[in-house]
Amino acid sequence: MKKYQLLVGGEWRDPSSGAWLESMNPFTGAPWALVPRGGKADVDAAVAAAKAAFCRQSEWRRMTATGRGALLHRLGDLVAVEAERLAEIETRDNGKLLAEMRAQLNYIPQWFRYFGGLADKIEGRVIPIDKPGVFNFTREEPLGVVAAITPWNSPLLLAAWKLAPALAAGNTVVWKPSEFSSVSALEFGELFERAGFPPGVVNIITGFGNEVGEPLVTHPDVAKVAFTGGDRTGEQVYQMAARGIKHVTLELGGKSANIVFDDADLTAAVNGVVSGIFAATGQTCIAGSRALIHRSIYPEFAERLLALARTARMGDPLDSGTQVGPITTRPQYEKVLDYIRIAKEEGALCRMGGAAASRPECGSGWFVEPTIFTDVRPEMRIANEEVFGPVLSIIPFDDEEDAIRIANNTVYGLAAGVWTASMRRALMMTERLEAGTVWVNTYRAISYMSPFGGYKRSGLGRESGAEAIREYLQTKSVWIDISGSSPNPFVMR
Ligand code: TXE
Repeated sequence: MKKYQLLVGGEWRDPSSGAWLESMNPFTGAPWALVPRGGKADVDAAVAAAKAAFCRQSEWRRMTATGRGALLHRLGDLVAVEAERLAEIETRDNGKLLAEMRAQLNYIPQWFRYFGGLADKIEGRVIPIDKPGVFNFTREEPLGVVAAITPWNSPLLLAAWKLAPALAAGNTVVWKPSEFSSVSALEFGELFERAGFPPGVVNIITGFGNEVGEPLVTHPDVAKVAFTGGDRTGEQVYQMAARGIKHVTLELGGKSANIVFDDADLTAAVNGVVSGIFAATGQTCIAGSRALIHRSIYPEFAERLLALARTARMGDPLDSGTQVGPITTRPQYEKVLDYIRIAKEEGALCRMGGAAASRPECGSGWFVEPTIFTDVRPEMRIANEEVFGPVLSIIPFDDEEDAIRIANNTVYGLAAGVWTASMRRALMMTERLEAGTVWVNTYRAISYMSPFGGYKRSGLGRESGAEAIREYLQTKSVWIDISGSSPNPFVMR
């Protein structure tokens, strides 16, 4: 088994604990790599390296914005060359389909290129200030050391969403990947040096949330925390960061509604609902885990949905014919099965799946059968809590108001889908839905160009799109006297 090291100040080193964690392959259930078990001493060293790389005289700070952009472009090109290798590593580490990880890895370069392009377009403003004899302008400046904390479901994609704007804005980074899927991050680490980033601009510390994540979030020299993960952990991270008055962005998942009206193209809608929940084995923050179906088409829609979902092929995620892979982590596998049990106990009707998969093609992997519940009532936990697995609830609605009420009746607000042929209805729904992303007659589309983030408990701030770079900048207002006079010192100018 390959034994990895931590990246600190441009050097690979063993963890100070002298301990390594086994990274598990969710398809075989067996360890396949050894990942350093970092700790506070490693975090301190990484933050010190990132702080040194950010200091006024550093190579990074003296580089022009165009130079930074060129490095990001080069990084994007290197990722493109390494995409296939990195995609395979991600599949072995998190069990997601190779087809999905390959698509992500081939797309990731665009984040580095897009934000590389933005790096030298970060401009202040000259403000036509209301005070005579004064010139006022703004500067947009980087924050300092950014802590990027990422989850296991799309390890490199979600890291790129943070690293690309953070670096384009001129910050330095300490990146803590999930303890369940760190291998791709550690392989990615060498690309920073190859692209020409000065040592210490990006540092990588692997390990557990309490042993690495907490010392990182609470470190006094960390200026910003960019986090993707569960909402409970996000809440803790937010509280810890608040004590240090740090900048924070949070992306915390959801309970997204995929709403199908009776005028929709039903073939497309059935397809969209299936892709919303069973793609990536439901382990995406944008999973459309609640299908809201107009009552007049509910029976027909349910039958068509069940018929399509039953055809889903489970198996080895490296196999190109597989459509549903295993659950990434053992605790997550148990959590998904727990939710299925609770839904049954609360009286939801399990129309499909509802158990661990014992098909021969699933081997000893952590598989859960694609599961569909009907008769789901609003107060049930399955209707309110994020399962993060292949589990769909179907809920009928009577009219537009009813659909909006049910869709918005959640603490989350990450995404929603609307299926309708009516432009009026589509526009009205996009306005009324409390979600950071609304798709109409499509689902699960993302781009480096379009802002992504949550309303309500789904998070704070935006990733991707031009908005994202603002999350890594702070504004300085500069006042210059051009009057040459000496105003009354006892009165505010
Ligand atoms: O995530 P955690 P977990 C949801 C999903 C899942 C649940 C739990 O519902 O079932 O979260 O998953 C680090 N201080 N999502 O436990 O704990 C941790 O090491 C600082 C939604 O795997 O949120 C990892 O690097 N950091 C989601 C990262 O936080 C801490 C994606 C995320 O782990 C920490 C994944 C601490 N105290 C899960 N504790 C999405 N939004 O897409 C943990 N971490």
